[in-house]
Amino acid sequence: MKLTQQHIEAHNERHFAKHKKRLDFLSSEITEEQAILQKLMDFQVAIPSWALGTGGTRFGRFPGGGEPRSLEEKIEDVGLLHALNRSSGAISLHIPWDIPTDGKAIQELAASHGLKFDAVNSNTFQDQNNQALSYKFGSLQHVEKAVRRQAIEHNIEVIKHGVALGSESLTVWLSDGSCFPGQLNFRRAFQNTLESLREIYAALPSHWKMFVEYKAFEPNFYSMTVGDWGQSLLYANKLGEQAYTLVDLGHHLPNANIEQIVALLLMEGKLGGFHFNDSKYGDDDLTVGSIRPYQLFLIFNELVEGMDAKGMNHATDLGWMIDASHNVKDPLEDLLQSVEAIMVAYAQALLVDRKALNTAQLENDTVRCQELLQEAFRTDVRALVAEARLRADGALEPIGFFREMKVRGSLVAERGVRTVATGL
Ligand code: PSV
Ligand code: MN
Repeated sequence: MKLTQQHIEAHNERHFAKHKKRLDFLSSEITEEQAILQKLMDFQVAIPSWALGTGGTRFGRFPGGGEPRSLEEKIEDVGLLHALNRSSGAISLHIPWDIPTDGKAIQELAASHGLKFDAVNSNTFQDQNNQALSYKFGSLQHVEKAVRRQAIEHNIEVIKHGVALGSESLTVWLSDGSCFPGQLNFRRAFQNTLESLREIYAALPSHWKMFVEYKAFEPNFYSMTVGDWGQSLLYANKLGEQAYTLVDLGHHLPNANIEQIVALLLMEGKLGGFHFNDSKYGDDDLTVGSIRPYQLFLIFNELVEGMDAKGMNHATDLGWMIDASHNVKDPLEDLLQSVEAIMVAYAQALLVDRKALNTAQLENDTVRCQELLQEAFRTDVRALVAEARLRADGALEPIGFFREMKVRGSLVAERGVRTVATGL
């Protein structure tokens, strides 16, 4: 299903008067509106191919119908999102879930929807049919060289798929670790992993980045071999300048100060990418901004501050991606909500009066510091985000449009009720 520009324009006409009223009010409250709008229009968040269906559970999956059955249909779904919000201009593939049969045709299809290929992701956390050796006791950390070799070769294969599609980064998330004390020699696991990552790193094209993603626990529950940002940074520093740490918001122990982690990684030039989601307990994979919107804002506040301090381009110098999938919402509506939450937090962070904040910090004026941050956080910037969408030919109210046009109904009619997309 492809949406036409006429449909979107008709929708925008219907909603314009209300939008204008809200925007006029907001414009009178803020400065540098045009510059902020341009930044919002430039900012793109990649959609992972595994978020287009229900999932995110070890228990029952309850697909809602019309889920994409193939890579082509996943690209079409991201195309729909991008047509509506103009901020989802990239897709991130997971190999072997998404191996393209005809690379050229896939590239053309993506281009016809205005999409690029974001990071490619390897998968050594599951055994595939016909796989010679098992990852039950790890992959890149494994005590047997042959298993490590198989996992290395898989990652190199993933890079090749990425090169064919125009991706420019590889994300390595490992479930390696141990479930019981004594099961692993920590140093050996680290050294094996490092040695394996070095071989993968050596296969990267020179303009590529490698993202080393960490996770505190699950599926291993005693130790994870890339368990936190310190370990990830150790690997990234030892690997070289093309290697970076990737922060997934759901991969920390409770109450971790993620905004501080982000600030320091940026300072070290080692923050590579982001996986957005939200959680109340752990790796819950909930919709971005649904549980802790203030934390999301504080993270964006550090991102904007830290990137500006280094003269980085907000839109292109880090990899931005959603990593979430769950059971009870329409996945496309959910992704629209997630992207909106990201844009809102980013817009609020752009509103922070940095000069005043810096002065207040230097004067130890704690009250003023809090006032300045909360002034931005409590500004309703939704009209600004909508205006950026409008200027980029997107829809003023993406979820409203999705429902008015009965998009899910059309997808179910096209693809069937009992379709299940690949994912976790
Ligand atoms: C598992 O926790 C995970 O969500 C990681 O964050 C990866 O990025 C993703 O799955 C896909 O491999
Ligand atoms: Mn992730």
